[in-house]
Amino acid sequence: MSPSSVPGTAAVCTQHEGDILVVTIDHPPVNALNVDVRRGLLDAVQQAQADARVRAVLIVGAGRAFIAGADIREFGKPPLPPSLPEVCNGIEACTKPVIAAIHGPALGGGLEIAMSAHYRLALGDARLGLPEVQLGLLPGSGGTQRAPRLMGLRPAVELMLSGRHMGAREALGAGLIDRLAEGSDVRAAGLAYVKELLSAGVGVRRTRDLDTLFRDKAESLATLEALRSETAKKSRGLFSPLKVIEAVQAGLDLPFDEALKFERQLFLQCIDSPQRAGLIHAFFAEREVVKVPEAQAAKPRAIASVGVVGGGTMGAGIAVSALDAGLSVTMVERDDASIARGRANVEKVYDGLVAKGRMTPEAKAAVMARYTGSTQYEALAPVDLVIEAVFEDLAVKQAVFAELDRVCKPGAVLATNTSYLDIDAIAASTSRPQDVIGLHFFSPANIMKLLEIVVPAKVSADVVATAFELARKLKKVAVRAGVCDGFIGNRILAVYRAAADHMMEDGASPYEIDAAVRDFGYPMGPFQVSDLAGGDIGWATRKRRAPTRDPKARYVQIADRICERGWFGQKTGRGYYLYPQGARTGQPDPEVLAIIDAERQRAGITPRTFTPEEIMRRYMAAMVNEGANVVAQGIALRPLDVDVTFLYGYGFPRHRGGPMKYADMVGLDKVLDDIREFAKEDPLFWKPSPLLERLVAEGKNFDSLNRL
Ligand code: 3H9
Repeated sequence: MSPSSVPGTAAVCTQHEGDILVVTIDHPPVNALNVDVRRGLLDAVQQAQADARVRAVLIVGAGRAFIAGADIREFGKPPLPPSLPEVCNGIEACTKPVIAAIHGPALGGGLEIAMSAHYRLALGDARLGLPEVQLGLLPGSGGTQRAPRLMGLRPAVELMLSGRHMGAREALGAGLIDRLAEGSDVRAAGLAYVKELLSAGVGVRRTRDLDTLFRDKAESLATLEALRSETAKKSRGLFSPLKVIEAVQAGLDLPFDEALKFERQLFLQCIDSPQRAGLIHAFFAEREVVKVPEAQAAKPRAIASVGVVGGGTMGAGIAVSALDAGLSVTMVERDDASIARGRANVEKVYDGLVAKGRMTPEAKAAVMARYTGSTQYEALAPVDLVIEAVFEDLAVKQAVFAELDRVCKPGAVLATNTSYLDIDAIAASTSRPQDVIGLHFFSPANIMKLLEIVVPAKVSADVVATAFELARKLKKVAVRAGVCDGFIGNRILAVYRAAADHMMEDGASPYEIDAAVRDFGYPMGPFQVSDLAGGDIGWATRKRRAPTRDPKARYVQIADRICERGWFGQKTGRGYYLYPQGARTGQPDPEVLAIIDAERQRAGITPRTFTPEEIMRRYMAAMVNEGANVVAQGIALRPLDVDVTFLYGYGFPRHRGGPMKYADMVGLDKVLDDIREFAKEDPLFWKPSPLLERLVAEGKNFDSLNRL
């Protein structure tokens, strides 16, 4: 029998297979539940209900997913009927058995559809989850009511709070599915299961009627209470996790339909929250950021082997990252002692995993078999791509690149991990600048997700495409950056870090500034970060920049006074904070406060107080203003590239979407007003970005520049 399309939608089609109606969702790429899919599903169930020939309904997804969830692009727009809760309730109410056969992702609203069906089968590749909290939402189509009934209260709440995906086998054990099927043909597996159910004469089995939750209501309430206090501590100001618990609690207190209404109200509150806007921006931004002109225009070169020059912390981290991605790695160091240290730095990472039981010694040996150390540049002759991670000095790096030029095969990609230096000048030390690119990893390189791909003037498009492909293999989030001092991230950091130093000299303590920044949502404040990274690193950069610094620009010397004492942070036991006996969390240091006071006196400054709100206004205004300059100069392609850089490399709180999205939400006119206000004290530092001024004049926001 030929498939008959449901009127009004091509996204869902129905087909009679004997007495079974097969309902196929076909809405590429991931069958998101947009209005057409919702309408199509509801129509199909109504069609099955009305057609006497139909004894059961099978729902499957075409392509690579069952359903990835509600269509995230529709959030924030006027809702179009039918709503997803209506569709789920319609499926559950059907008087003929409805079976969901799941392959690939069944997430959010997708799993809610499956939980509304009467029976569920999954293939081995299925991934089930309720990841709504990651978007600032809660499962809003009955998920908070049906998941606890199927899985039990604690596992369901934990699934919703973590947002993690569950494999099919685990889902079977958890009671989320009834059957795990072999093979890759979801339609065939689903049909076989439906036929089996029909011949066994089973009827509908509605999740809403399961009494799991009410067998011991007092215990369920106590579990929820415990989860509530854990979540309040852990989720630090996030809105939706506590709403998940509230919705689940409603299921204990109210009849099912009332609880659904309450869940819907809470869902709409989440939809209206700025956190939802920030998190959904982050979701799309991290997918858009890799869409760069070169990667779309050119094909990447093949990369199977990687060379790393330098076996220090950074080089070893890069080597581990490449080994973890299944690549073979050749590390080069200048002498035997250094290469032994390089190898030890790599092994240390895997030894840590073995010690924690997260890796077997055999698996470690298998990974290390792909690692080779050498003191000869010639060892790099066969590799497809080399990453240089030596001392941050232009002459040193140019010498390394001259060697690479000598030994590497034609077509090998030559990358530098510099975080500040002029990559055009590095490329000029070779005869093949078209192959030279920047790959700026963040420390620890095997952990941090951000990779700035820095594009010098002469590099060819396929090398840029190769860098993006490598990032994908290494599971990094890649951002395209132009060449300038500090690229996107460190260039902007230098400016807002200076704003923090100005506030410190003007009267805010580093501890007050760190606390305000943490309250905003960062895991750490800037002075804690400096203590963690090592104060000597920033000190070296300041010394390097000293000759080119504008003598009229304000320069706060407090950090230099601290470094001169050898107080570089955690590694020396003190920096801005004290770390007695190797403590990881610092304590405020009265001697640091005395140094700051002395510096204020030397600079002739009478200290004043700062509220946390003013601290953040200044901190963010500095960040956003320099972010606008970076976009205007083409260092970042779009504002969203700045956002992704800060989300993945600098601990910017994800629920605020990134600095540029945050500025859009605050209002660019307000940010500009702040900058103009601050400029009255220091017009050289607070120069409004011309791009920011133009956008405000035109009544536009940064988001208007996000489409290339
Ligand atoms: C929800 O369901 C709320 C309900 O409880 C209540 C409602 C009332 N919508 O990631 P990929 C796009 S909230 C729209 O690159 P992968 C994505 O942007 C939702 N678009 O592929 C990309 O587009 P483009 C809960 C979506 O294989 C393309 O699909 N669900 C959606 O690496 C491919 O995506 C989630 O949070 C969507 N829901 O990963 C799941 N999902 O090609 C969100 C994806 O233009 N999705 N797109 O760049 C995911 O986690 C991953 O996309 C998935 C596939 C694992 C499915």
